[in-house]
Amino acid sequence: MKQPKIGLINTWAFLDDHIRCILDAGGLPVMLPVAAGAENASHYVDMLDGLLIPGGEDVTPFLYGQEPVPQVKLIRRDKDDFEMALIRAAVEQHKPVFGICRGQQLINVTLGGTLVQDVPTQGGSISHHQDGAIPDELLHSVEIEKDSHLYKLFGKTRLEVNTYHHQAVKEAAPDLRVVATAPDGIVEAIESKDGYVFGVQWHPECLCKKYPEFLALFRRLVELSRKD
Ligand SMILES: [Mn+2]
Repeated sequence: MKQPKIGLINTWAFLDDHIRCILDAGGLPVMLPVAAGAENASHYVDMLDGLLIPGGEDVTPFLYGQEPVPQVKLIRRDKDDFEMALIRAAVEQHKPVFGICRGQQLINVTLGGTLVQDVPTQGGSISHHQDGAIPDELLHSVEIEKDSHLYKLFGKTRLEVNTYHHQAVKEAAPDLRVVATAPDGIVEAIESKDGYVFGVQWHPECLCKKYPEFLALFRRLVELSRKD
């Protein structure tokens, strides 16, 4: 069967895990150069069937109308601009977009939503953890909305996930909906009505080896990429 082409940037960490998950789900990973710039993003999307926006640096707070708080230290505006242009082009072309961690946050900002700049000081009351490496263990639970695409994927309303983030989605963009939250109310998954745009706050790419059920998220991206 033809492998749909799934584009992603050369992410900061666990690139091999992202590539492995896309391949295991039946897709063909295609690397996209950030240095090509936002002006070329739509030409790349023309060549792709789907898009994966991985984890990474904080999203620049100016992009959602806020001044950065002291806990925001790592930003890369060139990456923000390139990936936002990729997301816009993919949405325009009705190609699926899956965001992980920063990816979910950036999708939300691109479509008009806002972020919690620093979870520990702005509302998080359980550990969302950001020390050392991204864990491949399950560290908190999430509650999934029963009428969501995410629920259809996992078939349950409670999921245990790993966690490695200090930012999160605050107000969902107008075309997106919060479909999973942690026990302290922190947003853990979003999706569009038709399910073509979706994101999770945890890191499924680091869980697939030990907990294969998380490959379902990558399978969903690849399956949606086959249509059209
Ligand atoms: Mn979390």
